[in-house]
Amino acid sequence: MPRTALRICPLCEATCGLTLTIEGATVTGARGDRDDVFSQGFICPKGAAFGALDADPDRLRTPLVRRDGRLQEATWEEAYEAIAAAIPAVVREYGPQSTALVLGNPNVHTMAGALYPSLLLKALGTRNLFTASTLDQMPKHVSSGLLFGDPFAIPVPDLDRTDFLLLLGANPMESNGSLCTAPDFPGRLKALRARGGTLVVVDPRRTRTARLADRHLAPRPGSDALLLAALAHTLLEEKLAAPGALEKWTEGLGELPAALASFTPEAVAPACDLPAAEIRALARELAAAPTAAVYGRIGSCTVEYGTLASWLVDVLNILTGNLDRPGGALFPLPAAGPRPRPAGPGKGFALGRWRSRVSGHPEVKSELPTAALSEEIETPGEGQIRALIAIAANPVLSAPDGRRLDAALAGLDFMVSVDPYLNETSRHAHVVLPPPPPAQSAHHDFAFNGFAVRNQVRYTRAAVPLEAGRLDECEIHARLVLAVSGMPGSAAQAAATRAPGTRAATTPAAAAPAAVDELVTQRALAKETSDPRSPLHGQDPARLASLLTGESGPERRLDLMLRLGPYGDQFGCADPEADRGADPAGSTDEGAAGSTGESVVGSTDEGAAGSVGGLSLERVLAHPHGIDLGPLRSRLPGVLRTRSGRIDLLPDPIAAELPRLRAALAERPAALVLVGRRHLRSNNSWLHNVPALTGGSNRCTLQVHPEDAARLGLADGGRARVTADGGSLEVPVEVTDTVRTGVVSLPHGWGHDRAGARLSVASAEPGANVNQLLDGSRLDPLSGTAVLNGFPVELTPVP
Ligand SMILES: Nc1nc2c(c(=O)[nH]1)N[C@H]1C(S)=C(S)[C@@H](COP(=O)(O)OP(=O)(O)OC[C@H]3O[C@@H](n4cnc5c(=O)[nH]c(N)nc54)[C@H](O)[C@@H]3O)O[C@H]1N2
Ligand SMILES: Nc1nc2c(c(=O)[nH]1)N[C@H]1C(S)=C(S)[C@@H](COP(=O)(O)OP(=O)(O)OC[C@H]3O[C@@H](n4cnc5c(=O)[nH]c(N)nc54)[C@H](O)[C@@H]3O)O[C@H]1N2
Ligand code: SF4
Ligand SMILES: [Mo]
Repeated sequence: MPRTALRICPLCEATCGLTLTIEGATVTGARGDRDDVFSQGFICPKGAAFGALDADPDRLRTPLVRRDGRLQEATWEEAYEAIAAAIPAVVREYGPQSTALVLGNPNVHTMAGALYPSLLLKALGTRNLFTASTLDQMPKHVSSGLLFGDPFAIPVPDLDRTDFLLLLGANPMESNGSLCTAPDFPGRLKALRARGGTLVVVDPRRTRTARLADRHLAPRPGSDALLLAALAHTLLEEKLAAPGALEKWTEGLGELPAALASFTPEAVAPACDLPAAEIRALARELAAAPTAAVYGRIGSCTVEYGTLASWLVDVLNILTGNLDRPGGALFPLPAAGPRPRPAGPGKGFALGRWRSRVSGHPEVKSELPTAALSEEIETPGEGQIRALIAIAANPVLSAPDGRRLDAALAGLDFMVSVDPYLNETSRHAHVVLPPPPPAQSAHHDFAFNGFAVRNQVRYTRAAVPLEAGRLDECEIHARLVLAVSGMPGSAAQAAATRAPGTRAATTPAAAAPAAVDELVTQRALAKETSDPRSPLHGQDPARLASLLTGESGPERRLDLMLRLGPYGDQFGCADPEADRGADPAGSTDEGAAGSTGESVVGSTDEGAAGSVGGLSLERVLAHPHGIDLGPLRSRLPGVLRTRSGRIDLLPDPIAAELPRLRAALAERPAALVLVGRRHLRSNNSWLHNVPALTGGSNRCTLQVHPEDAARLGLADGGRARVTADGGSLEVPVEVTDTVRTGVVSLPHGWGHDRAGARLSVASAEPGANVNQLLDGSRLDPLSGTAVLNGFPVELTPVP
């Protein structure tokens, strides 16, 4: 008899609730969960392929360990023994800075990725942290860090209530949204237009999102910062700026006009290749809209002036008075995040507290640019990286110059990959630790609830029990923490010795990994109970720990975070004077919450949101389709962590960057530049192995405008050689007027033709690795983010 089980989809940031059909231990179907409080039944083709992805025969089932140069199947015990023998030895001989941690995108889609990497980094004792953020959203973290004092305080467009959305460099019709978690983003955009709102899309390609818009501007790639600066300039010059209530919380408003003086619409028009009148008109419309939100993503981040563009997005939200107000751009308040703190000065955000060894790149958010990983491995000397752990990362395809990184990884003394596939990157590992398929893992969105357009909380337990011989990814990470610490015994207690299907917490074999979670819990409770501002001040931490529920270490940690969080029950210790708000589980039943979309926490301001909402793991488990916590609310000034306690509108590092942008006004733009694109059935580098998601229009073609094609002698279906800083590639040509002139588009995540990978479907249609065109030298300097969009290329036809 088939049964059903719920699982939050981990395949993109939309976090849709899925209803899986399960026969035996196999997922045979997936549909949208109509009762999900957030996604209300939405699903896309990737979610629908959940079963096929789960069952991919190329997925690794056992750890692999390198013996005599070859990766061979091994037991978990052998795998962790190899790690415990190798990594501590490298640290003893060369010091902790000879190790590195590389974290890829799916870490934000797993519970393990949220709960363990910081512990692992501490256990390694290294400053060598490289993540997908410096190939992605780091400019936004930097701008938020500088503006608000907290790199995670990223305002999210209030999609469901705004009257005007200015969307730059994002294509949510394909990506389903990013740093704006919104299941059914397409439906929400259509609803915006249906209620009379306006959608303006800025993208050098006429994307499916652009086709939905009232207006599409197709500027020259890389020019967003100039366009945004001109919009801000126009608001100031034409006295349209109206920050309203924000003025009280903002420093630097007076200095802004001078800082932006050069960026008139007329001055930026040639570089943007947009008419100045159109820029002025857009500024006026933005100012006139009752509410509006400006939102920029990949196309405004992974570009030369990514941090400036990210900053200007919020400058516009502030100048128009739309920051932190309904219909504008608001700060979410996630259930498992920290309780709001009282307003006041904070620690601020510092950049460049240390520098990378070889090129001297400044540290950003304790990370170094992933584009600099190769040189840190290759270059001899003290601090040369010799041992590396890669978790859910495929930088050989996702970062600049994969060929160089490929060679660098091959030269490491020791490498560990935590990855379900033997792919372009993991093939270099000495040990590969495969996580189970998603149906066998529990899920809560620690990362994306912090960027969601609605506050809500959902948790799904594993839909299918762990297969015999599998380890949960949380346990894989916890054991890794122990193994790199050279902890004796960690290897001996392996899952191989455990009966199939038994749960981690109930077997003696799991004692060691559970101790990792135990330690984190103890520390958190010790900190909380000794903090005079906490409602738990003076409580006995051991007693509180004994109150935690959950079947495993990660569940107990989730329980702790929910209970201490903004809607948490605070273990019943909250200030009795505080406004207790509504009881989220009791006041509204889940059916009603789902259908009416009504808030279950009645409070509206920051102070009251900090009052008891009664959340705990038990409460969340009692609501399998989630608990709606209401629309986003104003959170200023509570979110501010700048030294002044106010918004720093013109922070020094930004002011120091503006001359570089001013210089761009005079530069002659390259004749032809390349941008990327995403396809609804793709996911970066790792879904090309699922037949249901490949083929059709999801192909690695170079899109070229008909005029450029004619000029360069390129034909649709023919081939072209693309050349840039880092090398050249031969790719099939697709002639289409969906790209503007002077721009070609090639998607990333392809190039599955390397020996030693085990991707039988993907390798049949390998495509070309666009990032081979880069040499890693083009960065947005403030954030260390690689320039992946808008770099110059040359094209020649291949006969
Ligand atoms: N040219 C160009 N390059 C780009 C981009 C672009 O737009 N253009 N986009 C950039 C962006 S935004 C990003 S985020 C990066 C992404 O690049 P990466 O961070 O390298 O991520 P992926 O390519 O998605 O590779 C993810 C890896 O995780 C593995 N994996 C999948 N599921 C799991 C799991 O549950 N657990 C574990 N442990 N592993 C898992 C996959 O097998 C794969 O090896 O690429 C960047 N590169
Ligand atoms: N189907 C699918 N969904 C995904 C992913 C995937 O690979 N496939 N990846 C996930 C990840 S890791 C991320 S980070 C998100 C990204 O989510 P989005 O930011 O929505 O990503 P893209 O679809 O790459 O959209 C970027 C757009 O920027 C445009 N662009 C390029 N250069 C410029 C420029 O200089 N200026 C402007 N204004 N636009 C420019 C491109 O033409 C493109 O349409 O998507 C996530 N969702
Ligand atoms: S939109 Fe994203 S989260 Fe929703 S089903 Fe598709 S891949 Fe999964
Ligand atoms: Mo990303």
